[in-house]
Amino acid sequence: MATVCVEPMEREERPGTAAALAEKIRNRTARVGVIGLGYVGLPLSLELCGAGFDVTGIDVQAGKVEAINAGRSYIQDVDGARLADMVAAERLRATADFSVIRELDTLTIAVPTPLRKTKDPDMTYVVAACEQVARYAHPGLLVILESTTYPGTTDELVLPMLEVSGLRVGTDFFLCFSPERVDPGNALYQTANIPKVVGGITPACTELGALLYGQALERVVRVSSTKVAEMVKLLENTFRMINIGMVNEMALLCEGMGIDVWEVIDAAATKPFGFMPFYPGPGLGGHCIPIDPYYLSWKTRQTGMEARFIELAGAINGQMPHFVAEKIQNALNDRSKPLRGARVLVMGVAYKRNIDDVRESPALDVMHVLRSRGAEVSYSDPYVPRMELGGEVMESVELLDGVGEADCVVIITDHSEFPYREVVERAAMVVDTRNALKGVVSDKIVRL
Ligand code: SAJ
Repeated sequence: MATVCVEPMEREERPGTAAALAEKIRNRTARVGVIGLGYVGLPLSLELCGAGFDVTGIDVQAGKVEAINAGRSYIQDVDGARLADMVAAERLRATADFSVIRELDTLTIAVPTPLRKTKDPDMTYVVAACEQVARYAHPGLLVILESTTYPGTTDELVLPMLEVSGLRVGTDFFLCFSPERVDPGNALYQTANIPKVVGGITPACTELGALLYGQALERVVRVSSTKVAEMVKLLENTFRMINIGMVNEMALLCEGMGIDVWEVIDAAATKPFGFMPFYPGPGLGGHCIPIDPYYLSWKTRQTGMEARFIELAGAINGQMPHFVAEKIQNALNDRSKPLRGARVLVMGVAYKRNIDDVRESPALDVMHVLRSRGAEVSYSDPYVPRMELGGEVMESVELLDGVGEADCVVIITDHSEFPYREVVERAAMVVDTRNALKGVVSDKIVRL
């Protein structure tokens, strides 16, 4: 476990001082709380519990509270047996009652920060959580916000809400920002071994946040402020969004010049330094990459600046589903089949391979465009048995049956378990948007 040195702090006279809290964290008597028991909060709760703390999870969804207290995991990366053991040992519990905050010494907030339709930040969940924290805040409480958000949120939104209680940050209570870096389904990097950035409103806040996470996580990275910590996460994910946009534009350019973009990328990736491969695709999905950069561009607009790269990459990434629909229409056309009335099977609807999450998935956009042009659209995805599209519930069809009945199969999500060679054998035509059929030679294949 990381050794985290907390400078000896001058002894304040007030009860619930930083030193007292530091001691509770060191000897694991600190009572730890986590608000928001999703793919961030629940794994973090288990790691803190595993480090020896008693953990109370708080969530407004009764179903989650019930499942946890019954020892049932609903998060792909959270081991059910480990969860059940901690609940049985009464070291981990869940509740929807925020008043437990009165009894807690530390509190991590890991609630959603989605975008509104206007691409403006939706802070509803953060504000609701902070209203509850302010209601029950007490001297000696350490609060850490983890939800991805615009720089300044902790200072400008959260801090004033908590100071309404009359408590003063840095002496009575302590406030940090620590970006979540959970990558659902990543077998190599999970909560315990992903370096954790922590930045506080004051140095005492930073040290306490670093001390807490240092008890449970392999590496803590202190930064000088909450704004730096907030910006770290936005840089990480804006970097990805822009590079994906760049490589999608490269795909469009290569298409226009009759060059195989996949071969270009694979060859460029042999460069051992100064290059990191990104790959074109049907669009940008997920609850992080398409969302987080707009928190930054929203904030920059408030300060009279324009984040031009973000807007440009967003436009290009947003165009990809239409580009894919065009490709399908042209491929059918080349076989004298109009798109209108054509049966198109979408292989994979999750936003990326080998997971079950369809949030912001480009598959939904592609299917919507195809339907709007009169195609009969179905899908097959072993991770997504059913989903809603335009208000209608769709069921995943059996893959090879669907392939045999379709005029065109389009690979949108390249799940590892798909039997690609069989698909090519049975299909009338395949549009491959992920290079899943790399190395397969057939005149049935149309590549992005
Ligand atoms: N995508 C491409 N081309 C690429 C990479 C991704 O089109 O070269 C698409 C994916 O298909 C998906 C979207 O972009 O639709 C986002 O993919 P992602 O690989 O970025 O996966 P996410 O959204 O799960 O991003 C998470 C992020 N983790 C956190 O925010 C904590 C991101 O920072 C990670 O780098 C990423 O996982 C990861 O590396 O897996």
